[in-house]
Amino acid sequence: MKRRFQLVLIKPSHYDDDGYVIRWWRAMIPSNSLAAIYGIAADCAERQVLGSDVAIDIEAIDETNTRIDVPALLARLRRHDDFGLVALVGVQSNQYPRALVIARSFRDAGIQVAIGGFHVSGCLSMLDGRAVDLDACRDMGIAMFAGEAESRLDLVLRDAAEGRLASVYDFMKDLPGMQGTPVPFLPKRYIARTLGLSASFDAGRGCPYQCSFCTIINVQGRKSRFRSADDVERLVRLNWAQGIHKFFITDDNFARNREWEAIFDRLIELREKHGIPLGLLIQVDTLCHKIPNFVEKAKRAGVTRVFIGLENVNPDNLAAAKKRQNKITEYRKMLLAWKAQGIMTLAGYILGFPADTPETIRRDIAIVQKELPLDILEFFCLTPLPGSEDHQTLWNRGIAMDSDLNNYDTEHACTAHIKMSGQEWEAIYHEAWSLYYTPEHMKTLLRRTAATGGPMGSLVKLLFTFSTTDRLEKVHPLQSGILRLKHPSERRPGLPRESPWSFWPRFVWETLYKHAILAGMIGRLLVWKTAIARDRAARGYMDQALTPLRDDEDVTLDLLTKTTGARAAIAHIKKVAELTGLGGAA
Ligand code: B12
Ligand code: SF4
Repeated sequence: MKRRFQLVLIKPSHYDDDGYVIRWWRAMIPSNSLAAIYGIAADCAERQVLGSDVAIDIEAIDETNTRIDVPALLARLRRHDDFGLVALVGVQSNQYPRALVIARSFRDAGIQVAIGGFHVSGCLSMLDGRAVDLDACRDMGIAMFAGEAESRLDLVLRDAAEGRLASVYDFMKDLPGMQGTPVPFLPKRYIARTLGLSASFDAGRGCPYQCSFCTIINVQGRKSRFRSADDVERLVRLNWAQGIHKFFITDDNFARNREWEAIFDRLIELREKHGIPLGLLIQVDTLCHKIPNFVEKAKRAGVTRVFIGLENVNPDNLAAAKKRQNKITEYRKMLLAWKAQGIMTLAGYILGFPADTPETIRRDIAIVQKELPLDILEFFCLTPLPGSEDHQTLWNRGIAMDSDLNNYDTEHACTAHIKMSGQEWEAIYHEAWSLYYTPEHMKTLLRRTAATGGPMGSLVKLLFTFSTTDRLEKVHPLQSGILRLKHPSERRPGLPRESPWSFWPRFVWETLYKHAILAGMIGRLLVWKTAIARDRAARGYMDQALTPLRDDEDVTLDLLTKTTGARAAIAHIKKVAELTGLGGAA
């Protein structure tokens, strides 16, 4: 009889400010890290990497939507003589403390545990091999994996099967090619635990830019590595076979994926010739509209939503973060190009750059509302994430940073700011959500969508989530879901365990209260949407954000006149135009 190796893949969540694990009945977004490792592990199982007499059983658990039943998992491992491995997958810095707690329950029972993801990779790439808190893994006997698992998981599984896991597997200096490697995949029973039945894949890794707050370039490199169009077709067909046709392409910047055009062409073929009704979300930079055919092909390939790393509207801030490729003079052109295709735009906006104060942040959000044809704005606190140049600089200079990694979720102030106290910074972060998502502005967004023929129903769903999550759930919408679940036993060690008599009544009351507010919000959004959709005049709606580009923008737009950096940028463009004899406005 075959022995059965038990491979348990766990993607940990992290703790909220009250110390409870963030978990939902249905999470908002699937974990691509989990899908990537599942795909690689399934390939290992198929190739029988542990020998023809050993089968590999794979279980995938995303803690954001599934409670980890440790006793049941231990019992299962026991039935197989503890022949197996618990793999903590895609662990980010904010998830590292939670990952260690999960690991302890298995290590105490003598089960082998390995950990990988951005915390371990980022730290080993930028720091001394021990920071930040990596010795905790050494102390507990958890194997650390830095780098990417493609063609390396075989080795880890073999070592685990022989009971001789190494303390560190470091492949940071040897990043694998992606073409022909196993594609990210999760069986439908797991995907059904996220909203909207959508799968994910990374079509490429690496980004040529050098933003100082970014961890990605130090973990995945600056060279573009990519899957081939054949790989992408394979994974689309695998998912289509289980009825899934919506995808989040997780490349941080798909516009800089060298293979973008071949991939779009193949997706267009699958959509137009083979009838697969693709719906895609992609992430791009602010110069993507300058790539010939990019926006048009995105539309034909099935892109319905695009996430843009806008980050800030003050050029002084962008320069301080070495994000020089972001030209605010291009923002309107780029956003209008997506609007023209009826594609919804979501943008990341970082708060806490050196020139920011609560007043300038309020001013800048008002400028975005008035002058940029953008749908959804997402706020983040500038965070020295382990693995970034910013973190490395602060660490090497011994500058104080929050010692609790759980707070490195881009929602907390983790180091000092020159103009704001930590409290002011976090207060303006929370205020920013309510400043942008006012009833008035949400109606304007619906009007702009009606006027440009965009999908109003989809916008309502997004507005619903983004306008309520921070206020009601105190977590970022990217970490959200439907129906927050909690359990007294999942409180962070060190914090008191609450009595069930107070915990459960409060939980029920909070749930009812939140859902009453949510019902009111969805009701209001639907009333606004219906009224605007029925209004004949709505098609002719026009405002400053939707106005086609004009030559006098540099003197009429606050975006280009209110900050010193913006004025300097315009002056620079005019100077270059004068010198080169090429006229034209910014
Ligand atoms: C898609 C994405 C999301 C998605 C999905 C999450 C996911 N991880 O799939 C969503 C939108 C939900 C999300 C949310 C958040 N994210 Co995010 N996300 C990404 C992004 C862009 C791609 C992730 C991905 O698919 N990578 C490709 C996979 C294959 O790479 P990987 O996870 O590193 O896994 C490989 C290796 O690490 C290794 N490996 C991983 N685990 C293991 C385990 C073992 C045992 C082994 C052997 C190997 C191994 O093998 C894998 C395959 O090669 C990354 C940036 C990036 N380029 O990776 C940011 C990133 C991971 N996110 C980040 C952050 C901060 C967040 C949020 C906290 C933001 C917020 N405030 O909401 C939340 C956290 C929510 C959550 N529950 O995860 C940071 C983490 C930085 C850090 N040092 O911790 C990153 C790096 C971006 C950044 N700003 O720097 N995110
Ligand atoms: S553009 Fe995005 S992925 Fe590229 S370096 Fe900047 S933050 Fe990182």
